[in-house]
Amino acid sequence: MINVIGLGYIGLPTALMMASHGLEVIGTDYNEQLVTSLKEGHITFKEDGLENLFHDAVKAGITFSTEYQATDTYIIAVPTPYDKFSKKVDASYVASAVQSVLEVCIRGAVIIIESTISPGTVDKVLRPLMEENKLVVGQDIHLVHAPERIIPGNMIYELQHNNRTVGADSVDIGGKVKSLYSHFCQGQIMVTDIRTAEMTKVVENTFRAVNIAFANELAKICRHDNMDVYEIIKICNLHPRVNILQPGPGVGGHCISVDPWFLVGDYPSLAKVIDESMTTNDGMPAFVLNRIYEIMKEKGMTDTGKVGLYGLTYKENIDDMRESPTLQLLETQRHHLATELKVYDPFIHKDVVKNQYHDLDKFLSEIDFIVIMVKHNEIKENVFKLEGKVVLDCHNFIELPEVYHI
Ligand code: SAJ
Repeated sequence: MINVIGLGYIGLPTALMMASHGLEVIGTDYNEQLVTSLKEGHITFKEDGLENLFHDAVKAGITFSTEYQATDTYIIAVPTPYDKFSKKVDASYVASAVQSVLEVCIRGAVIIIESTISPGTVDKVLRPLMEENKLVVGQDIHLVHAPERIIPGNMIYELQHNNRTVGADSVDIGGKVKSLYSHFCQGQIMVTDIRTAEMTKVVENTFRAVNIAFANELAKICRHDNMDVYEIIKICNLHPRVNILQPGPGVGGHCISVDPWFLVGDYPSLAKVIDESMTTNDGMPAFVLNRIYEIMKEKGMTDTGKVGLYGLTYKENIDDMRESPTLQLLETQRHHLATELKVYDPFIHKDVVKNQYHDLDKFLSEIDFIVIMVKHNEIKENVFKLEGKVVLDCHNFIELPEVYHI
């Protein structure tokens, strides 16, 4: 039986996928409310195909609990935030989940860490924990790092089709975990050592962060001298070895905006490009705010209360607000002490910020200037409603005769 610890964005789909592919699974989370709602048949976030997968898994016998189970296989998928000052990974949730596992697991159990951890975390945090518990790694207990790679918005598909990495101390255990994932993963599963697995995960997200930062920097350069960054990127990308990403209002989510900082925190004198890239991405919401003021000035507008931000999530067509650029922009604006901007997002039904609307038409009726922070399909489908408004499209995806860009 597999006990999946942490039933959030990664743990839940993984547990459901395993259960629906014939494995015996119990999902554990310390959040009682979450466990109760799963037991009642309600999932806590939206994702294409998740509902169906949930039904399949329930039919196949998955159960949920707040208790850690006595078994021989664990998957840990708890959050790994970073410390904003030291920039280092905060592995305390992982450590405490592993400690709780040790209190119930059977001898020889395999503990698979799926949470993203910075290179060296297993050596620095988890191996000493085993020693403290008087356990010999490789005999009494086996540690494995099998980082997840699924992208919010296409999680279920990617869970089955992405290639995976399994980092283990021995070929034996690596092979055992590989066959476990092979139940549902149709991609290639690379078995390597733990340190390498830790590093590959962070490097993958860092690669994307640096490339987005490059696009954002180009946007700033082009804005400075009134050049069309989108046309430039489009043409450059016709070169066979150039593939520039898209500039945007900032980088959100709990991965690309977080993981690269681990390398800056651990290698401050070496990770220079990464440090600069992260600073560039983090500066984008403030850049957009300045752009809003610039356009307001050009249009003779003075009331920020007539400006609305479209989108609160960190990217399109999902309901995840973690590290959202819109929330960062609002935080920056708060320091300017201006009338607060209006906000609307079709995916966010609870009130999370001031001046938040839950109806597109009402939102639009109270603003003269709309800032497209997130490219949800909804706004593209309702683009005709934007006629007569000042539009700042931070993603270059709206087609209107007159649109401002970042
Ligand atoms: N973004 C841009 N410009 C782009 C692409 C993205 O500004 O050209 C922004 C998005 O709007 C968003 C942020 O970057 O705010 C991140 O979005 P994303 O779609 O690039 O990635 P995430 O954070 O949703 O998921 C990433 C993925 N990593 C990589 O593609 C290398 C995913 O595969 C990982 O599993 C996930 O991080 C994770 O959990 O680590």
